[in-house]
Amino acid sequence: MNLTQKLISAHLVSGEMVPGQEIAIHIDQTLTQDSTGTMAYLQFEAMGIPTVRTEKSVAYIDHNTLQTGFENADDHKYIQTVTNKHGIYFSKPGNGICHQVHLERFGKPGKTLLGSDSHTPTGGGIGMLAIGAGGLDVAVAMGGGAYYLAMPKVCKVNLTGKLSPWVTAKDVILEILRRLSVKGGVGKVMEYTGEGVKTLSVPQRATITNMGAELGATTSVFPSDEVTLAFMKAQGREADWIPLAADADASYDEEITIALDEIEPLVACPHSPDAVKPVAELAGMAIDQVAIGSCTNSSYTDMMTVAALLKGKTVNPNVSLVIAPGSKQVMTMLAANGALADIIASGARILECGCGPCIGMGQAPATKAVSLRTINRNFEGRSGTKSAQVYLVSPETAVASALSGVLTDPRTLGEAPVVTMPEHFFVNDNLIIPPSETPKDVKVVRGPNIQPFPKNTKMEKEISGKALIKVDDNITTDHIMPSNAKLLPFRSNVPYLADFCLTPCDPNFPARAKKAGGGFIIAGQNYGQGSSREHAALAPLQLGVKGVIAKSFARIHMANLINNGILPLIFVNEWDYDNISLGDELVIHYAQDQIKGAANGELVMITNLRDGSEIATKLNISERQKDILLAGGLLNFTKQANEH
Ligand code: MIC
Ligand code: SF4
Repeated sequence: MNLTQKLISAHLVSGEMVPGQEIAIHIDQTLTQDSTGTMAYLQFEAMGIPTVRTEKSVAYIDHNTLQTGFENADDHKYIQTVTNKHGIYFSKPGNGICHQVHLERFGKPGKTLLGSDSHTPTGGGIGMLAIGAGGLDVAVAMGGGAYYLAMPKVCKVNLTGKLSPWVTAKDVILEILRRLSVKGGVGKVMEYTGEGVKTLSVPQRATITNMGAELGATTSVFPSDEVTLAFMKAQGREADWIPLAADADASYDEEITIALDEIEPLVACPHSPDAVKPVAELAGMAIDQVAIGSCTNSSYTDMMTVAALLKGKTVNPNVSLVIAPGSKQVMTMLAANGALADIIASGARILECGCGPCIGMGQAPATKAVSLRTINRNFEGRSGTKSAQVYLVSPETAVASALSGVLTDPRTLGEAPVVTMPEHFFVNDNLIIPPSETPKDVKVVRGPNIQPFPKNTKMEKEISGKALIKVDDNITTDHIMPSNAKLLPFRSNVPYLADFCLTPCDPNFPARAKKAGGGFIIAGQNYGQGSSREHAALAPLQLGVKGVIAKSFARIHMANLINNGILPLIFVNEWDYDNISLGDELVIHYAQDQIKGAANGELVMITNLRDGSEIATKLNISERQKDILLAGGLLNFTKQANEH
């Protein structure tokens, strides 16, 4: 078996490990963050289970830490009290980014981790099967329910050789994105093997698995070896280590080879992580802002490299350099060894340990500004400034450019600094609050920003509505439900958020949808790529959207639509996309019967009343997903199941 198959078979609850077929796996650990967490905990509460049934569940506060009003603080209070009551560890704001802290303090090789954040696969860097999902799926897992997914194909990523000086793990994943595109990993696990693996440290591996999310992959995983052991030991968690690797004769569904020594510094150009070019090709481009941090590149070694390069230098006068170390552990160590002083002295602006600029919580660039970021996503508008041009680079390229004021290939800087992994990380978990020992006494605090979320109803016999909007390929969750400093505070208030749904594509969409009383979204390829945010399904639900008809869907978003009872219909003939116009009246006759048939591969026919034409669509759903859709979403389905 390959490593993925080993991890899955050790957790398999139902189904057969045949690619594409639905399987269910047991979940050992869960994580949430605040921007998806409030919804996940409201849903968990709705399930009425007193204590989580996982080995470990952790709630992080890392996204909404700007606190421009009471809203974020309300959410934090709610999450702190609700987790305290239900057996969940709480990581306070300031402790760091969920994926970074989880890797440091909680992750265990061989365990499954389900997180309400698309970058949960970061945990694959230490040999976890770590998957991102919608909040509701995570709530179910906290309640002890299995996680359902399509058995992925396994793509062997054979790493050969070793990285040249100044070339980083970020460049490795950018090279893979260049080759495979943002759709290249859909339905797959990227499993890293080969002699190159042992040359990569845990933080480097975690950068690669983190950004596997941008390939659309189900997850990415590295073996757990001596390098992993050294990392766990340095965290004082040696007892949590086990060795894991694929069998020598393991087979794979696909294979690619990455020669580490042939990679050069790369940059992803606006507005997609797969628009990758060599830095050398664009070198000399003037830049305005550099942001270093995010769950992709904010480890201790990343920050030590940054500090070494900044030491004794000054940031270019035309550049604003902002740096957010990934965790309190990292920040404390930088402070203790003097590296933080070098960073501050250079003129860099230090932010608290959290997501910050990555999710547009502050540090929005100026109009049309060029911003270099070490983050994982450069979708249009995500920085908070629609006209900004965001480029994704390694920390090395980021610093080289921040000093020169233009995009700079770090190889021009001479000898690369040598930064080694520490033998001991500084361990102090005083910002992690264990769950209460007397949960009955804990009162859950709900501020006025926490509004009821929309709930769907049983599927109607006939589904009809207008084509409310028609969008292109690769529409991201940042288009569907934008997140920035103005909107992120309202993640617990779906009615408010709904007025911004899909507005980057068409500002009139929410008003049109409301006026029409709901209808359909028409989309191209890979609809819903990016985040795990359920809000990208909840906001359309609030606006009455009954189905999305697309050429194809991203994995997590499709699951979120189904969980909320919205039909993810796929065009059988792509030309039908061209035949639908805005405002066309669409009808699915005998909807319930057609959906039942769809679980067996039958087509779902939609009639366009404008010209009477028939549009053939399909639903890639399992029997269980069919029942969820008929029930009007996972919550109704679970309720029904409990009633019987
Ligand atoms: C992101 O990077 O887009 C986020 C913000 O972390 C999201 C979660 C969210 O939308 O709250 C993700 O990656 O799932
Ligand atoms: Fe936070 Fe950015 Fe990572 Fe999302 S991608 S978890 S916003 S740091």
